[in-house]
Amino acid sequence: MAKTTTKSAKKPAAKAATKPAAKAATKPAAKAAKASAEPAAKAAAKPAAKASAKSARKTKAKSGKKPALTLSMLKPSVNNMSVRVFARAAGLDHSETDVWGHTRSPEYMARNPAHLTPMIEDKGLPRGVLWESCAIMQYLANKHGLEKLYPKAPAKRAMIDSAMFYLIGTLYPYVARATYPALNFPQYAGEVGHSDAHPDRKSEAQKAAAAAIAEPLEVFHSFFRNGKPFIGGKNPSIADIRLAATLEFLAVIDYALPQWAKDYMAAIEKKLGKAYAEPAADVRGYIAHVKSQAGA
Ligand SMILES: N[C@@H](CCC(=O)N[C@@H](CS)C(=O)NCC(=O)O)C(=O)O
Repeated sequence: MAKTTTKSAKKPAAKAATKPAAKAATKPAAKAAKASAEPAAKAAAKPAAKASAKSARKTKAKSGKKPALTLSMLKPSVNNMSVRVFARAAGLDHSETDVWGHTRSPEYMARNPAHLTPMIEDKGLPRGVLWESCAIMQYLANKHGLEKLYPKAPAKRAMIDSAMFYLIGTLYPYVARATYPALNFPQYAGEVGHSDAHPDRKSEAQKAAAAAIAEPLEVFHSFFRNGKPFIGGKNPSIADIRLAATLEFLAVIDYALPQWAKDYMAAIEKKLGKAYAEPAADVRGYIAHVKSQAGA
């Protein structure tokens, strides 16, 4: 596996993840609802930026050469987990910056007006940056000729693309609606959690979304895998990485995954080893944290 250098824009995510609820609670509800999909951490953006620049210089000085590819990420996020797993599985030399609490800072917004992670910065990109997890994996697979993860043959590639578009457009919105309230992530504009609807209605919508997951999930099994171990065939593809990472979030609502999905996730983790396990541990750690807070 290639080297991954991780630095934090301010504090380690583990530390941040121990405090999200408490910090969110210090904000008026309306403000918190307006905030990003990242749960907490808006405080101290300026000192953090300074610290970040300092630590970036330090990292550079220590290692001598900074990898050309940099990934801005949030550790508890499965959108981010997808690219983090991919970069490791592909053996790409890259550095990670934890931007928890900084996606809406002027510095970040100047580069990425959508304020989203994952985001890569790579030489040659027309605007210098690229966001959207699937687009990032497609670009890097194209750039580095990673055919095992993203087949080149048009028909095979089309199936991977179809699975990923279907995931982002159909499955993920259900997963987000069903899990974000439990993850303490504010919802996106227009979705029920963002409105001033009665909590009972929000809870009904959350339950309805959870119930709606089964159908598209089965489509990945019966149509995209079609009897093969992975959507990609014998080996996991970028669509498999994206799907397995997405399913990690369902643990926060104790969603009863069908046995095939449990086996499938275990098979991906076995095949990719540390490349999967390391970023998955960050997501799982965050889920364990929010569950322990909810139970306290
Ligand atoms: N469809 C996008 C979703 C990206 C996304 O929602 N990122 C969230 C974290 S899960 C984020 O960076 N939120 C920070 C913000 O909006 O300020 C992808 O797959 O990359």
